Amino acid sequence: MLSSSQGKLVRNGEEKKAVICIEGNIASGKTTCLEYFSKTNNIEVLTEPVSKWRNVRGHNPLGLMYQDPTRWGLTLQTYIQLTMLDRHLSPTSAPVRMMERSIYSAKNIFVENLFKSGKMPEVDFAVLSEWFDWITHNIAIPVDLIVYLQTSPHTCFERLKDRCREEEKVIPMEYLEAIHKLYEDWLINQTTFPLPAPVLVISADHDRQKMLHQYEENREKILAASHV
Ligand code: TTP
Ligand code: MG
Repeated sequence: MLSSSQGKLVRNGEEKKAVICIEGNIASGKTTCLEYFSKTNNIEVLTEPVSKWRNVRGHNPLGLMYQDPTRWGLTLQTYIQLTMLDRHLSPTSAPVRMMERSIYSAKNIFVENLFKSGKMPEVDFAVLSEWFDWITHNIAIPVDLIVYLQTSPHTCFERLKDRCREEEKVIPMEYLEAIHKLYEDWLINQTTFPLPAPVLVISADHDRQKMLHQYEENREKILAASHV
C-alpha cells in the first residue's frame, strides 16, 4: 500500500530497507552480479523485467525498437518505465534489496540516447520526460547505493555476440559506445543528471572467475549501504 510522506507517495514499511541498484552497459554482467549476491541471506534480488519487454500480451516491443527505433522507441521506453516503477515499488521481505538497473538509467541513459542520436522525435521525448518528472516528484524511489560495473564497450560487444539474444543482433559497436559515454558522464564525470545515490565503481572487463572474486572483495562496501 502507498501512503503519503512529505508530499510523496511512499510504500509502507520500506523506509528502513536498503536499496542497491546494479548499473552498467548492456552485457556488462549485471545479472551475473545479482545471481552471485542472491545466495546471501538477507539480500533479496530483483532481476530486470527484460522478459516482459520481449513479450507484452504477445508483442515484442524490444525487438520492434531495434528494428525501427524512431517508430517504437516511445512504446518500449514507456513500458520499461512502468516495469521499472513496478520493481521499485514491489514489496520485499529482506532488509536489503538489490536490483538490476533503475528507473533512473532507463531515462538518463536509454531515452536520452534515443533522443540525442536523432532517433526519437522531440514530442516523444517530451512526453516521456513529463512522465518521468511526474513519477520522481510524486513517488519516493529511494536508492542507497549504485554499483557501477564499468566496462569497455568492446568487452560488452564480445559478450553480446556470445550471448546471442535474437533482438540484439543488430546492435553495432557505436551503440555500446554511446551508452558507455552516457554512463560515464552520469556516474563518473557527474556532468549530466543528479545522482540518486553514491556510486561504487567495480571494473568489470575481467572473466567470470575474476569478477566473482571482485564481488566478494567488495561485499562489505556494498552491504555497508544497509547501515545508512
Ligand atoms: P540490459 O538492461 O543492459 O540488461 P542485460 O541483461 O543485457 O545486461 P547484463 O548482461 O549486464 O545483465 O539490457 C536489456 C536490453 O534492453 C538491451 O537490449 C538494452 C535494452 N534496453 C533499452 O532498450 N532501453 C532501456 O531503457 C533499458 C533499461 C534496456
Ligand atoms: Mg541482465
